[in-house]
Amino acid sequence: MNTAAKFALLAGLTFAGATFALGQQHPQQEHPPTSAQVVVLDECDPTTFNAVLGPDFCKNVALGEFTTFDDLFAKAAAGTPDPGWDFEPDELKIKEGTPLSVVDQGGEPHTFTEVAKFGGGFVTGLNAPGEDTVPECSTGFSNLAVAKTRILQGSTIQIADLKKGKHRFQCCIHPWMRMQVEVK
Ligand SMILES: [Cu+2]
Repeated sequence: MNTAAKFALLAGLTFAGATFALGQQHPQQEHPPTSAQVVVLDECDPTTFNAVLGPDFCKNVALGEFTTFDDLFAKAAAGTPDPGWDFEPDELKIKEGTPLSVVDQGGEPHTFTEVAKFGGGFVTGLNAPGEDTVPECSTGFSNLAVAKTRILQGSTIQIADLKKGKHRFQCCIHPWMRMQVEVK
């Protein structure tokens, strides 16, 4: 090998080495904002719920702890709704830009609907005594705006771009499922 070829080879190696070192020193890592998670829970009893609402409406995998269809309505009508139907946590503080990730780990569908003021849902039999349906839940799933906030069991919805301030979310079916998100 002549001197020129040696020099070219050496330059090439040096260049490759420099590139490698540069790549190590300046990794191009993206840091997407971490999402804040909300878990949706319920204890629907597959036997009694599906007898009324059809097969596969309730697909609960929780063992025991089930609430029957009639009991759920009875408790709501008495003003003591079943606490097993819940959004967790009840309050969340996030920084602006952080997406909310809402996962339905219960056995039936729910909605995660932003409301100006907490109130009743569209299934009047599940509302607290004297509580009216809030406008954001009115007419149920025939209202596209309500249908868009539905979360099926086992699925997750993402909510991005929440503006600074307080946001209230409730389920339009089981209106005692409520939470507040404060965006800083
Ligand atoms: Cu619900």
